[in-house]
Amino acid sequence: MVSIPAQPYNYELLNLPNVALIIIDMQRDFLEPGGFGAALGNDVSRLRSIVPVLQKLLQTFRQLHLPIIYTIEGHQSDLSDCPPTKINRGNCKLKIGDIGPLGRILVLGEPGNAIIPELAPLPGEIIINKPGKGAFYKTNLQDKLSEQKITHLIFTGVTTEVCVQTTMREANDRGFECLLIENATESYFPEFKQATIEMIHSQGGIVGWTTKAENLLQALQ
Ligand code: TIU
Repeated sequence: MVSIPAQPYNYELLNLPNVALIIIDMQRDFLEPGGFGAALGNDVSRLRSIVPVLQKLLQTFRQLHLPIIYTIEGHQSDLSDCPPTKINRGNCKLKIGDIGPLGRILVLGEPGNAIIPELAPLPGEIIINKPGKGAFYKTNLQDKLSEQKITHLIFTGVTTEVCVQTTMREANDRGFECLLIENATESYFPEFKQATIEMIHSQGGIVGWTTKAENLLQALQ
């Protein structure tokens, strides 16, 4: 058993192969100027700070042959999986499906929709394309996790209070033991990131646990 110092109390990995690293939406659309995040009016530069920590986590999970699952928020090119409410939300000049500097905004397969090159998935690593903020909504994520008997999920990626928190709540309701890595997730709004961390481990871990990457990496050595 591996015991990881965490809030609100230690996070126990009973059976190591049953844990997966989940990397949420580390896409050019959210991290680079000209993508979806910028179209919504955000300063996208702050999200890049977590890349080195994510690279360390990826390296360790790859060395230990533990499963890695990436998600990508994006829509079919005909936008048939995108509710009109999502397209119109924010009253932005550039909307989902419009052509921007990185290709069509938030459309699968477009250059801007790709995972940033520093974190590019390797062959065999799972990528879940998702139309919503939560990674379980209209995807086969639950089947993929059941196939590999995964019970424990390590959450990273962007943005903390939108896609990461939504997915973590979905996973918690489905019976997964969820751990958020505080320095491997980021938000356009630092105060929302902090609030999310506090929400997760309040009430005795109502949605799960949080810790720093160093604690996880040390425990896995
Ligand atoms: N806008 C924002 O903060 N996030 C998203 O739209 N998607 C994700 O969090 N990936």
